[in-house]
Amino acid sequence: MTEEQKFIFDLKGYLLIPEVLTTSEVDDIKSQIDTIRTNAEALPPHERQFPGGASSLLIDHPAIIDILKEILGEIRMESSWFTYRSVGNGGPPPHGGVRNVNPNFSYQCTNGKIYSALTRVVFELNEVKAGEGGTLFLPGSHKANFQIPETHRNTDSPLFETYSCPPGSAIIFTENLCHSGDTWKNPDRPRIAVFNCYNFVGCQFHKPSVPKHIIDGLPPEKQAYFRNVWVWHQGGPDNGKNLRYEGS
Ligand SMILES: O=C(O)CCC(=O)C(=O)O
Repeated sequence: MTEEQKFIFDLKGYLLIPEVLTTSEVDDIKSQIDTIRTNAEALPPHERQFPGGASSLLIDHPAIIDILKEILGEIRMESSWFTYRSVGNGGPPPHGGVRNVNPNFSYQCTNGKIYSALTRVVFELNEVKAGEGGTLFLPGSHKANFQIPETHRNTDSPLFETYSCPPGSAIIFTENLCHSGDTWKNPDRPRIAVFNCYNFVGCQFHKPSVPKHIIDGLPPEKQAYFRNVWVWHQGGPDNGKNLRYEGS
């Protein structure tokens, strides 16, 4: 993570990294989404849900993994899902924002070290132009000291900002940032985006939602992102380093 990326992420609560996926990676994941939506049985069972199959390359993609380790420490993955939004389809309303001490949402930066807590990575698989319906962010709200007034916890607020990006771009944001889905407005292409969620290895916010058969279908180094919630195991198989999925 560069010093500039740290500055932007800390300042705004999110970071856009354009074009981290190749065209063929984007095509492979879009093809998997298409098959899941139209004929899921054509895929082996462990590829019918994210992050199985082609989408598994996103779990530890080199463009994001070092950033996640920098802002979270050792990480676990909590969930992975995709959205396919045609014109008129909306997303969740504004949520998050304002400093708090819950370790799942406690955004902090001390002595140059960020702790982002629950962190989302969005991969946009189609081009997005600002105003078309990409995720909306209220920059700085992840460390706001005052409650967000109702007039600004509203997607019409001029304080919300969004992004333009080419296909294959990633947006990393701390879930304590106030953010929102938006209605997709481009009739010429859908919004196709993947939402991956990570946490510090010793924390969990969501009830686990990735089924065992999906995890079992991943290579061992990717399975490790779904290990149980604990930090250190004296004399454990990885010499206390926690790098193995134990099953559930
Ligand atoms: O649908 C979106 O663009 C935002 C999704 C969202 O709110 C979230 O990932 O927490």
